[in-house]
Amino acid sequence: MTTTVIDATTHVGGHAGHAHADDNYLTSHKGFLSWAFTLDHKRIGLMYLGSILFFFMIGGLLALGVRLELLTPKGDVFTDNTYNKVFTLHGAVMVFLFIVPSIPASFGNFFLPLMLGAKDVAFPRLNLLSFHIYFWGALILVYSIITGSIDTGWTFYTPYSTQSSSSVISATFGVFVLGFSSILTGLNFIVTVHKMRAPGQNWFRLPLFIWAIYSTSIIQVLATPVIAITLFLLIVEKALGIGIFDPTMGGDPVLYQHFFWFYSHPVVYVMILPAFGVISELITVNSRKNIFGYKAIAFSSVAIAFIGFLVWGHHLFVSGQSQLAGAIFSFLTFFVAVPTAIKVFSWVATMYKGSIEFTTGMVYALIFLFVFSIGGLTGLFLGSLATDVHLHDTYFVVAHFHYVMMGGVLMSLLGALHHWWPKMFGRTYNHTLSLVAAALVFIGFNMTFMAQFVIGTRGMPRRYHAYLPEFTLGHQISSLGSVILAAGLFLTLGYFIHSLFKGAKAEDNPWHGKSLEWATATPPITHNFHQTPIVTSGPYDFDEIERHV
Ligand code: HEM
Ligand SMILES: [Cu+2]
Repeated sequence: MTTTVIDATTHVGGHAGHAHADDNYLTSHKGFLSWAFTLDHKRIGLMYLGSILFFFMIGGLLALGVRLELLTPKGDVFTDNTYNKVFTLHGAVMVFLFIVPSIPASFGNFFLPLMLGAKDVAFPRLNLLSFHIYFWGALILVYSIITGSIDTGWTFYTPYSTQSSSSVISATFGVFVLGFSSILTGLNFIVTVHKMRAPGQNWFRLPLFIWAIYSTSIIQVLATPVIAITLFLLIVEKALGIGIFDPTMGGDPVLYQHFFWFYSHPVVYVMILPAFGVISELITVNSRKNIFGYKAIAFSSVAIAFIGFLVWGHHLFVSGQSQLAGAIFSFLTFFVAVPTAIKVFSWVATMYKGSIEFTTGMVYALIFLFVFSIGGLTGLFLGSLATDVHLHDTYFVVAHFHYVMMGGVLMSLLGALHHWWPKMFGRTYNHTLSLVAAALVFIGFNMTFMAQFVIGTRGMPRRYHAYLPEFTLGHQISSLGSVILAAGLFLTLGYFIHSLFKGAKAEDNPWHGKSLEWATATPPITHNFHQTPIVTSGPYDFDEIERHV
């Protein structure tokens, strides 16, 4: 009698899986409509996964366009205007269509109910609606991209966005629509965690991924309405000529920045908290050790969610806000470091004397620790008033947020993909190729963005399509790095597609995890578990499992 894991499910999942080999969620219903109108959280999770990866590819190709332009100091590929549009589209697609929904919508949807021992999320129809809203919001955004010219940057700062072309209205309307998807998904997850936990699964027996998704959902519900209203006001201003942000009409452009960052700083934690959750799972399972400081990690997610609401003004240091406000925001910004450091120390302590297995998931967790630490520490230079005045709007900022956003989210997304792929699709992938790809991603990523820190501190401004010759070498290293990074990602796409069709059959629990998703069949059956599992201990009690195996 080990376990979290309920002997009940171990048997149910395992045996039932073999008995009805065809009765899994992928094959139980067929045809386009069975996917488009499914209420199964796993299928919805996969549809999100497909969508975000698709948009990641679009955003990535645009990024390669940017890097191509910056290969030489002269503007030779795009005109200045086209360049503005290309990086705006890159930013908007990456932020609103890829990073924000990425892990919560795909892996959150797929694994939250499985980890809770539940049949589905609390409101399956609302879940389907959220996906459809995401889909339509994305279409509107893409439509405005194709038909018009948005050259404002993804932040749509006023007064420029008020005066620039009218397709800003359709683009921000697209983001407005996307916001509803985010809010509804957050609500759904909060209720699911409160109401759908398996018998015996109290709050401190929840996998840490669930704590992360839970804290994320709270931010989504509280912060997203603010951006929705902000963009709505922008649309009102543009469409009806009512002065809200545009000073020529009596409005206040800094007000826009306050509104924008009151949402957009907390939302960086919508991106990063789920990534933290994934890393907690990857590190415990692959170290075969119970996580160090479970409660500290769980509560630090909630603390980060809370502090995240207090620091937005660090984006306005050079906007003309009062010096006192700047000093207070700077002071508060440093507090985020405390709960973040708690997590990092707990992960390192978990690995200490662990029996580490270098699965591809674990390799990505280690890459995450490396790049995220660089991203977080460079945030301190931006959070300090004096240094930020020098670094603001230079490539240092670009490097910083790519290290945290792309380094934090993409690395853990890749880790999550490699960790949960066998469970999701019932097939394995090529281990050697996956390690080669991870190496390419690591080298390419660091080459791309490390070089940007250097040219940034030397004064290379962001968003310029032509630059002084002394920055040429830095940009060329960066562009070469982005090609290596892209090669690693395409290799990953290649072996995953191969796995879908030709991969060997995966075991139910290839990494010997103890949380509930590993206790059901591979791929899971439509209703997840034949009988509701009963939880009798924590999700990471590996000593027990080792003794029994
Ligand atoms: C947790 C993950 C984080 C993410 C996803 C993130 C994301 C971002 C983004 C997107 C920007 C650029 C905004 C723009 O376009 O102007 C930015 C800038 C900034 N970040 Fe972070 N960040 C994170 C962590 C931190 C930390 C830990 C700190 C400080 C301790 C920090 C301090 C700043 C500051 C002060 C700026 C403004 C810099 C400027 O414009 O001059 N960030 N961050
Ligand atoms: Cu911020």
